[in-house]
Amino acid sequence: MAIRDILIIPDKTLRLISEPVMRFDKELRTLVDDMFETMYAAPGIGLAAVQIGVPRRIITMDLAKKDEPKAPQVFINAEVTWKSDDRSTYEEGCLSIPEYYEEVERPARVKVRYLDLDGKQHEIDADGLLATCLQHEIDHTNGILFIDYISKLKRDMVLKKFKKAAKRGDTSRAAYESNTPEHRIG
Ligand code: K1U
Ligand code: ZN
Repeated sequence: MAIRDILIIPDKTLRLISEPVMRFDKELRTLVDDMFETMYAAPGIGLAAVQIGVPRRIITMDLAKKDEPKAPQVFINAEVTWKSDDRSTYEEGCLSIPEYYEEVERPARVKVRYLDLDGKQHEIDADGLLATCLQHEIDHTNGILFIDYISKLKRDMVLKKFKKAAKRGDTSRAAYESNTPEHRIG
């Protein structure tokens, strides 16, 4: 297993539309193992393969709380098949946009169809953090980032900061880690 580098905006790979998984083989399991190791090390509660530079429709997730046992989940070729009209707001973060958090409003409930590691199809009815996280990760597989839902003013400020950092050569998440609880830009 290996911890892979997580891509940071404005890396163009993050805007690619990921390809569906067709083969449920050992190579897929190794990639998923690496994704979990990378996600837990970050730490994060979700990760899409494109965030480690592999534009394939693979999502890892673990929503267990600190005092609970690990609860790893894998969603392959996931798609939203139904969304509720009622909406909920959650302060989202993204491992590809370190140290930036903003409230995002999304459908409160979604049905998601996906395949497991054996290629078997499932459909789940998700609400709460699972619904939010699934939508965030499925967006990644479609080249969409949570900053696409915030105001243009805020998005432009975030992009400006990260473009400037990329010019300096700060393309790893470590460059953005801070010890302060202050998450906001501007
Ligand atoms: O996809 C990603 O970039 C991962 C992202 C998932 C996510 C977070 C919040 C709302 C929707 C989707 C993260 O994991 S950001 C880090 C994070 O939320 C967290 C990290 C450690 C403990 C608890 C939360
Ligand atoms: Zn993200």
